[in-house]
Amino acid sequence: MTRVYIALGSNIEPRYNYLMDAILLLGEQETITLNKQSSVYETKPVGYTEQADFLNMVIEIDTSLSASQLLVACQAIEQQLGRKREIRFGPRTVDLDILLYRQKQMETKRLTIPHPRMHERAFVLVPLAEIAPDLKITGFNRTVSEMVKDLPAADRQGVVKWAPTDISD
Ligand code: GSY
Repeated sequence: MTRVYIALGSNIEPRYNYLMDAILLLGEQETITLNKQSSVYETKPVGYTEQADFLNMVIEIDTSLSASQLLVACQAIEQQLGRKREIRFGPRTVDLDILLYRQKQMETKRLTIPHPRMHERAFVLVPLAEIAPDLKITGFNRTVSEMVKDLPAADRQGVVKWAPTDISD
């Protein structure tokens, strides 16, 4: 079994349902055991900023799948939950990004591990620090919680813990 961290994001309603459905679908697979999930955070869009705020979170799983097989499984769940790749970096029902696969480093046409932008994204580092504060990202000599402290204050302030207010949200 391999320890893996996956980031989830959604900015099309019902955002929270998309995140929870994706976790259920991952956890249903015999090859995946869900260990931990972070809180849900509401986050300001990064990159293409003319879009709605996201809900983001990170989960820790153990899996017997290879990194490439796990990518296929994540993409199948994105498809099942209605993800359409219309605008690059644009709105999405649900996005599943493999962040870390044990200490593995790999780069193929379809998958780069560690995720190439995770170390600079507050919407990834803040939830990751909640469930794995002492983890070190392969290639970096600092823990995730140290990396959060080093983020610009404005980036950290754009990531706020969120909870559903009613059952239909
Ligand atoms: O790669 C993730 C998609 N994405 C996000 C996201 O999940 N959250 C925030 N806050 N901004 C984002 N920009 C992109 S692209």
